[in-house]
Amino acid sequence: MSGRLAGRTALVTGAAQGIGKAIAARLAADGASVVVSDVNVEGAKAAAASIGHAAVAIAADISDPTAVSALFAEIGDRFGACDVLVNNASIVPFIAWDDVDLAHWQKIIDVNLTGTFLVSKAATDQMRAKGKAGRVISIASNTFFAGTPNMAAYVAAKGGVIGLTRAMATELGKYGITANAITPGLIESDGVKGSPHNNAFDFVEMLQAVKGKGQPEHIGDVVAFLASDDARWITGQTINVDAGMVRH
Ligand code: NAD
Ligand code: 4PL
Repeated sequence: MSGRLAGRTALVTGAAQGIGKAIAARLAADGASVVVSDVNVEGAKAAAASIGHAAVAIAADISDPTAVSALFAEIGDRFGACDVLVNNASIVPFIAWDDVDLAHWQKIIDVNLTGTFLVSKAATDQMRAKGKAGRVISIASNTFFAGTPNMAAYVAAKGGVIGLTRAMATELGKYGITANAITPGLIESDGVKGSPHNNAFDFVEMLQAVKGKGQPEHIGDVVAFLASDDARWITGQTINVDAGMVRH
């Protein structure tokens, strides 16, 4: 396969639909072999089939340490290690502050932050063991800058993902591994289309410097850049991709 990611293996979590699926398709188009992972087994299989022969589905719940171990055992057997990890899987809630209770808080932190840690640790341990100069690209959110309403635990978890990204850049740079985050603005993903967030596009567009509706491909294109050799001197950074809705 030709393309700037030819010969590389990429793992995308939460890739059954939405932004993750678009990221997986874009990395495959650039020549990578792609592992499409998701807790939704049938969705992961369908997404991998739609991408074609460059993609394989391996199901895993990122918040389950046993499932994450099994995911990387299979990646080890089939690919040795991944060159690119894209932490995309998250729960995207819409919940009034008055309804945020401890159970909700713990669920969101468990999946969106602890799950991202579990996958990042396992992936980078494997990269180091196989001597791979890997890339970790984590999908955070511009809600961390905006303090967007109706998702308090989510906003906090995304701040944690940005903090983890900065720490991993420091800890892993000596092994040639970079870690960066992307903060999308509102994106018309499958999840958003089926949620009350779908009603926020007009308000968000009013705040954007460049007008239009954010699409999953807007994020896939930036992930492909961060995964490429062109981004080799970038680490510990957060790239905001929201048509200028917020400045940070
Ligand atoms: P989505 O809900 O359409 O898709 C998320 C996918 O993650 C689903 O396939 C789901 O099954 C999977 N997932 C959820 N929990 C999981 C778990 N425990 N283990 C494995 N997979 C799991 O969401 P999306 O809008 O495409 O969002 C993708 C990423 O982009 C998320 O990190 C989200 O926070 C971020 N983001 C989205 C927007 C937006 O407006 N859509 C904006 C900023 C950031
Ligand atoms: C601006 O990450 O970034 C709604 C839902 N609005 O999940 C997000 C904005 C949502 C966002 C997000």
